[in-house]
Amino acid sequence: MKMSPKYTVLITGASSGIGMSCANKFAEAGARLILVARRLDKIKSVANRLKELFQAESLVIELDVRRREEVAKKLSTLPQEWQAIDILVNNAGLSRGLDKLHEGSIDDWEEMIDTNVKGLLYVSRAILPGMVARGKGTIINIGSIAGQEVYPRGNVYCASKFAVDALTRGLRMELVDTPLRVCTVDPGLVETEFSNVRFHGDTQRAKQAYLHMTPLTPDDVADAVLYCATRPPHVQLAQIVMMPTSQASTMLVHRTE
Ligand code: NDP
Ligand code: 8X3
Repeated sequence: MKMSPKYTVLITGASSGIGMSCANKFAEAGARLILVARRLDKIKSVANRLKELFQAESLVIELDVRRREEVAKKLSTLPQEWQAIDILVNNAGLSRGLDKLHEGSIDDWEEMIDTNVKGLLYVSRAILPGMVARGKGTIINIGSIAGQEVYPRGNVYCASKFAVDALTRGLRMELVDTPLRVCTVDPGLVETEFSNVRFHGDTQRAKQAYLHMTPLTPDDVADAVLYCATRPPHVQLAQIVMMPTSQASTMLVHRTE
């Protein structure tokens, strides 16, 4: 799938997992990239690799999406030639803990809400006015099946992804009289750093999430994101829900042992 003319794509959380795969897919398709994450070394190495592989141009931005003023400042002072963003992939997000609500860590809750909900809002608020003014743009939010269906101990993570779903739907309504498109890609289990982050670096526990089953890969999700972005302008893919073949819901996963 080639993108012509050359599109500018901003991806949050481009330093690993789904965001990094999206960067690969868009670079391969001929786009130029704005790579956003906190780990500058990682996004720099993504940018270098994409330059070598696809001659892709990238702008790297070290940014914590939870920092409201920093988001506004860094995204409003992009170099002139990077200001016309065509595609925004709101991917930065995380889960922390898997606890009953009455035993949960309030710090974990704050981190999830600040990143998954408020961070997505801050970035969107900075980028959308330009898209509306130019009459061109596609916003692709990475939600989750956890934003469609709650599961026990998922409480605050699920709530944050339900919020992403509500914001996506509301935004689509508000932009219906513009050429902008608003999409969400909602995956089930994808093997990334996600579970390691959820369990605060307990890799043994993280591995259990993908044991005896074949999870989605970040590339599987990035394929869906690229597909949303490359439809003809009159086609708005509102929502793609995707999960491994051996997963039927947040709570039903078939494992072979
Ligand atoms: P990863 O942990 O591999 O990637 C998360 C990305 O988000 C990293 O690049 C990280 O970069 C970035 N990020 C986290 N916090 C911040 C922050 N405060 N500011 C800027 N960037 C941040 O996980 P995934 O690739 O799996 O997660 C990507 C998205 O997919 C998330 O929204 C997640 O909820 C969603 N998702 C994941 C599923 C899964 O099973 N893996 C399933 C469904 C949805 P850095 O640390 O460098 O800042
Ligand atoms: C991540 C998928 O099921 O671990 O959004 O919550 S799940």
